[in-house]
Amino acid sequence: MMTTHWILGPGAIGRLLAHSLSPIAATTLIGRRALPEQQILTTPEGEQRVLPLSSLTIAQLASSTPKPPAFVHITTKAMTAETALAGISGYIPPSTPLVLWQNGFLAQPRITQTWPGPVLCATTTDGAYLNGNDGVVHAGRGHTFVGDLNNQHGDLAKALAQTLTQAGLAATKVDDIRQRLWQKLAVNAAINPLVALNGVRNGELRADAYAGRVEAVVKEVAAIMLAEGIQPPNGGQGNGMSGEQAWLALVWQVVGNTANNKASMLQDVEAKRPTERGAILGPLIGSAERHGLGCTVLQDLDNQLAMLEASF
Ligand code: KPL
Repeated sequence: MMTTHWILGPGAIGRLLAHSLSPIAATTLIGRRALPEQQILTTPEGEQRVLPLSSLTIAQLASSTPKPPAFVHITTKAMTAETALAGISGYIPPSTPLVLWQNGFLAQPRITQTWPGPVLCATTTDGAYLNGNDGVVHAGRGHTFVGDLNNQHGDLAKALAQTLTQAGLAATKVDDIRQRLWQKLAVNAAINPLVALNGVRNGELRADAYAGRVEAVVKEVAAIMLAEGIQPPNGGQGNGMSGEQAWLALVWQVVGNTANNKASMLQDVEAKRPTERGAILGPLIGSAERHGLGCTVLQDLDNQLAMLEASF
């Protein structure tokens, strides 16, 4: 029997998920606006696939009786995840498993604490961007890791990872999703605020004008990661590098791999949308405060972003 997936938030990852899952699962995209039924996916190989995707607005949900979903994927930005969930929670059993796809570490602990059913978290390196109202481009194949913060739902995470892999989005169930979310957050904190505030692509951070600032952010982030017990991936494990050097090496590697990218936070600033600073810098600043660590560089970036957002 086909499982049913609701995808709340028809942004790039939401539409990539819907397109990928719909040949093997009953999939419904849910958002504030109606979407054209025919949606085009451009694959990383440049092939175009057109599929009819079922979508509902939140208002339509109230007057329809859809089949209860096996999974609700929340693919909104971090700061709107809780409001989006509140908008649909009256239409699903409280035991429904949720899958949180947000950046940072804001929505995940809060929703894990408050939602009665299982809450899985997913972090992905698949790259996607929207192409108009009816298109999504799968820019690069990556990998998705799925798990839950309390390691209580391993079987569910495994089943979801299998479904995603079957849908063409390679995925693995992991027991260390908290580590992985913080690792991504660490890299995002070193790249996103600086590129967003300076209006530059990721690769430009290597220029003398910015490199020292990247290092200053990483210095604070490395100390916070140590206090949180988060290792850099493949780093600090007998390779002769200090934690700070390993984090810096990782950041430069991501900057190099994504040199031509406009980071998500820069895209938000250009579109005059609120940024994910609260989900990326917020947990770092909160952790620094809890552990009595200095974070003036991070705090300064957060203040500058707050001022910028206030001017939109
Ligand atoms: O994840 C990213 C983002 O844009 O949010 C990075 C790694 C910075 C790539 O652009």
